[in-house]
Amino acid sequence: MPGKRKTMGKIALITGVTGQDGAYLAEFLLKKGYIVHGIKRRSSLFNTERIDHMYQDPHTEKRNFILHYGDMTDSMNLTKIIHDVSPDEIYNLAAMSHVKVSFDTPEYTANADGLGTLRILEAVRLLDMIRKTKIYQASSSELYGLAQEVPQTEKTPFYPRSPYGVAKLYAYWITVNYREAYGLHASNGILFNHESPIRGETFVTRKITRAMAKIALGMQETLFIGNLSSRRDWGHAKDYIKAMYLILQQDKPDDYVIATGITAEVREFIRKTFSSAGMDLLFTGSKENEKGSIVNIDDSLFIEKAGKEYLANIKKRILSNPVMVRVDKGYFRPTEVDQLIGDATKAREKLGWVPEYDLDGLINEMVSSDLHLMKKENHIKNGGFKTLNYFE
Ligand code: NAP
Ligand code: G4F
Repeated sequence: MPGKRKTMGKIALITGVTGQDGAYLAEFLLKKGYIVHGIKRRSSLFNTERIDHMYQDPHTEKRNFILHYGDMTDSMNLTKIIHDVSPDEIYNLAAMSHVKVSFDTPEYTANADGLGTLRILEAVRLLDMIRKTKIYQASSSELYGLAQEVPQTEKTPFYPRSPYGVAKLYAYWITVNYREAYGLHASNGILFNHESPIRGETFVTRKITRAMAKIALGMQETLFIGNLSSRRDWGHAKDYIKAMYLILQQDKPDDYVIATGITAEVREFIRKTFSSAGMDLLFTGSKENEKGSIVNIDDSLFIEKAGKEYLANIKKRILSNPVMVRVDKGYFRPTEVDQLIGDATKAREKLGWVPEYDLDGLINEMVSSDLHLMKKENHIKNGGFKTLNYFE
């Protein structure tokens, strides 16, 4: 891995810098001595919470973290930013990234996620930056969809199952095409699901860790969930953004699967989340009637994680109604990706990439963070102040 001296002063442009991966990657590249430019969307509310700790006032001299307004659906805007920034590396992370929402906004998803990638590639070509600028494309394990092989490798045929997956399929192949047609250093990272304490609140893992924290503190009754049986290969975003960086440090562009090689059901993720705070869940029933109930509490673990003051309340709640998890068909998708498990052998051998987190480590970190967050909300509420309501 190149040291700080080799990367000092390099210029990176990150689309989607306000997202989970964009925020972690920006922090990582700044530590390596990069000058980081990020593209953020105009929004009627602040949308920079994940990157605010890195913010530098525009009046500061010699900034190394600079934001630009932009949108993946606006070619001229993207071309101008790439021209002005003249990046050594572009990390194209911006996307409408929610699979379920892509069924509601298929055309927009195709535009932002599919054509958006073309706009970046074409800008680099038209600006005559092919020899200067390397491009990372955020490809996805959603490409495998109805998986044709277990585990999935770089050679497994794609079979996407959502407008999101199909848009990302276009983005994958247009990246390969620009590499082959014009010699661009353009690579796909085919990343399997990766999560963190700053994961978007409506993805299943964060929805679960937030709900568990609220239930433990008496702020929520029930976690309503969709397909409990789908399986995902979940890793930690902090590990995965390192793979993005490594992919662009290679002499030759190429495509890589990035995954942990371990798969678990949504049901198992829920069980592990509750048990990491001392609550044992038992699932009974089937299909839409399946339920998750607390059958035991490890008092000392609960006190350590949630706090002594919340123990009596959860025990009382269990006596009146131990059911904490119920299925809501509204969260089912028209076509589902039933199971994903990746084989990252190529990334391990060629990039030297190995994840540091396992699933338990990931869940522990997310649980601690969401318990902390919800306790803060509780204190604000108990102090007589209004807290924000987010409906998930
Ligand atoms: P994320 O948290 O949803 O972030 C997406 C980013 O894209 C946000 O900054 C968002 O801006 C921005 N964005 C959305 N539409 C845009 C548009 N039209 N123009 C400009 N910016 C736009 O996603 P993530 O988890 O960090 O994932 C990063 C990338 O990797 C995405 O392309 C995703 O599809 C892909 N991916 C993710 C995973 C995963 O498990 N996390 C796995 C494989 C691939 P706002 O903040 O304003 O919404
Ligand atoms: O957390 P999810 O919404 O992630 P999904 O669909 O796997 O997509 C994520 O990972 C992809 C990589 O494979 C990325 F490309 C994509 O951008 C995104 O980051 O859902 C995971 C699974 C699905 O099978 C879903 O049906 O959980 C199931 N699920 C069950 N109940 C639920 C819920 N998903 C959500 N979001 N909400 C539920 O209540």
